Amino acid sequence: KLQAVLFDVDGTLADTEQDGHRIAFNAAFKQFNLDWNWDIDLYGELLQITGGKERIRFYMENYAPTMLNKNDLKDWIVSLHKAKTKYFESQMETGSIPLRPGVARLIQELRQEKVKLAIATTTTMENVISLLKSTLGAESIDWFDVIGAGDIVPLKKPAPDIYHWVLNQLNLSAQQCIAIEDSENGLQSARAALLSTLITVSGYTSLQNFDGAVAVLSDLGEPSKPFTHIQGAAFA
Ligand code: XBP
Ligand code: MG
Repeated sequence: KLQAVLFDVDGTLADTEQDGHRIAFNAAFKQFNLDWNWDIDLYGELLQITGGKERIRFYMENYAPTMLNKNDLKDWIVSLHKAKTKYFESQMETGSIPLRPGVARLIQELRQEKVKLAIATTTTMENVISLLKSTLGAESIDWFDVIGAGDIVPLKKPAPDIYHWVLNQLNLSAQQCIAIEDSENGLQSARAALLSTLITVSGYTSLQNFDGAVAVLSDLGEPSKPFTHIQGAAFA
């Protein structure tokens, strides 16, 4: 029997990248008096690098190399990224980003069936908490047996480390679980941890390579009305 479902967050639970993280990065750049602007297309390219701090560094290497000479570069990136996380959290508090179709339903159904819920994401823990709070309510955080997030493992997706960490915390094998992801990086990470992986494509990921996924869906959808209802309507 299926024991646990491991959810990715960004792009899978909610479409957070374009109108969430991207906006928060740009707001932090402004606060730090940087003339950087991550537009929608550029952000799509930068998403190949998972992790906000890693993404900032990658951007600097490719678009602002002179800035790499800062002597406290690592700490500076950490504080810039902290500012970004604050913006993201306050954005989530406004409730502007909903869960994707079918996510809330699936979570409730899994809870009823006593299937464990877990999260495996490269995003910072505060982001996960604020998204869950704003969409499913504060109590929903306890519905998840394990939340693996951010820097808890040194290597982010596509490395399998975060999935290994979550499986270890759950005390389950990959064969007892499935993962739900939206991106090629996420799929590679889950597959490298030997997890069967279901893909729900998101705005930035629809053209990526999903070879090895058990299925590739547009979203988790909503169930059609039970047949008797349809019949009732048709023959009333
Ligand atoms: C999500 C990420 C994250 C977010 C930003 O990937 O790569 O870096 O874009 O969050 P996945 P942070 O959906 O595969 O987990 O700035 O907190 O890193
Ligand atoms: Mg994702």
